Amino acid sequence: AAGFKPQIDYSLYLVTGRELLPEGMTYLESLEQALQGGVTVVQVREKNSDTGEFLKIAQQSQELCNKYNVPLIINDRIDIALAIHATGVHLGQTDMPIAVARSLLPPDTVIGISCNNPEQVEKAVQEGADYVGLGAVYGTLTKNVTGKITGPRSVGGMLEKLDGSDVKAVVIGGINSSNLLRTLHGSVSTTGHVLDGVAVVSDIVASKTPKDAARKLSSIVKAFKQASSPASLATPFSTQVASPLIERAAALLDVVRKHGPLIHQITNTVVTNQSANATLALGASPIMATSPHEMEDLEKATGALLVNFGTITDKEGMLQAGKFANLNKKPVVFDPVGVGATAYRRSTAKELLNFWQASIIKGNAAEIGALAESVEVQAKGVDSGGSFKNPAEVIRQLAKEERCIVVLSGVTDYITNGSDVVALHNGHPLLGQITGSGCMLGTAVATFAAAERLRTLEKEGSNLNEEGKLVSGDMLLAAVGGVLALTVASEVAAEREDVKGSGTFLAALIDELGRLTPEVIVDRAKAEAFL
Ligand code: 3NM
Ligand code: MG
Repeated sequence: AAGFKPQIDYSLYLVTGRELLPEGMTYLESLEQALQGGVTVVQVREKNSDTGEFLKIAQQSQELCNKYNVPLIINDRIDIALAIHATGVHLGQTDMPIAVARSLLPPDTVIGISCNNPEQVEKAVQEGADYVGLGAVYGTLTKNVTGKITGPRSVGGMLEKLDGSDVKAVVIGGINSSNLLRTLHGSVSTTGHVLDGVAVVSDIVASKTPKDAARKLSSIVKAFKQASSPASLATPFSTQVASPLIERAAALLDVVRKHGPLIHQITNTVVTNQSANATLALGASPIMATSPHEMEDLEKATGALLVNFGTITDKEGMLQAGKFANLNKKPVVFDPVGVGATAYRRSTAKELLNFWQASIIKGNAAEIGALAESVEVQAKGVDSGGSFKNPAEVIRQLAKEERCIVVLSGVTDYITNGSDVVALHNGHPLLGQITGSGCMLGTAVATFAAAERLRTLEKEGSNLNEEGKLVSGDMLLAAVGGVLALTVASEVAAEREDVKGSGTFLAALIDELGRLTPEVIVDRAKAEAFL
């Protein structure tokens, strides 16, 4: 029963909220500035107005929107939408059912509905919604969303329900210019379904400069869409041939030594000193700060962030560090030590991953199994153990779900970006005889991630469209380099005649990390890459 539906650009969807206007700013002035700043669709939401007042506001809003050629949607009230011939209506789950609204409205009316879970999205598609508003993605003071916060990691599961349909999607709830790019990056289904836009109330409406606020948001959405268009997603190299990959990964060691990037590490108390020494040996500078109050400054200066939650005493610091690392487009390496061991670790891992976007997740089979909620591997504390029948498939799936590189450490290390998988067979049994070798692996990966970002920015300069990307550089390459650096150094160290056991091995390992060269890495690398 479709009329000719207007095509709406959902990129930046403003939902009004008159009660949030700053002092001295009128509703219409704010709306006009928002339209000038690049809002692409407006929903008039009046929760506390009588019909007459709502109608007046709707008419005035429509006049302004018409001036900027922006479609107008009415929240909830079919009668108001009819009265002003609005482009669309937006319904909540407890408002009028879509079918009834359809029967009352002209056939070309756009109908949107708020959804909080995949079942509601599925139903919205069946009932003929034109778009869905997914959320609340984060907490917000604009509306009571208690018990309904999804986090960006739940958005993918909802988007997947739109595969094969023309139904569009925006996210809503607590979105602002600081978390927008990270939100867009994280809100993608494992099938590759991306958002059509974002809906915002307070970041624009409560602003004293709504035009600038809208402009900022609009440019981020545009840049993201450009960076995630099929044309710009072509991989910069093929991992089908392992050797160029290994050479490029190994060469990052020279970049580490040339730039000596700062590597900010929040790690566990067992390994802090040892990880700092490994970082220094590789040629980078460790900083082991944990206070949430210094993260805003630190993540501007750092080359990469490592969050290792082996002893979770600094959760607030971890949250803030990752947030500011995302904001400054620095790689974030997450090492969820022993994540399967306790309910607190499992819930903290979820909280962290919903708050910021990891670039690389690194864990052993037990940790990766716990994160992937795999029944195949039961976590048994912090010790690694167990293995997957098909490790490549497990980590591919996790990488797609978490939208990042996944490193599965073990006798063979597996690394994936969600499609390509690299298997590395280097290392030595003595690594299992010292504490914190896994943590040092995380350190090495973070160090190489910093180098890969620097290499990319240096080489590509402003030619590349980096604006829409959360992190510059190929983080798969970085992970391969970091894993090889530690595992190859462990082989060289273990072969030394002065190494008598785990104590001398640890000292020798730090030495050999310092003496390591790209050539030694390439010579010793035992790598397979497959699709
Ligand atoms: N709907 P802000 S959250 C209107 O979850 C609305 O359905 C939500 O406001 C939902 O951008 C929300 O200021 C408020 O956080 C969003
Ligand atoms: Mg409603």
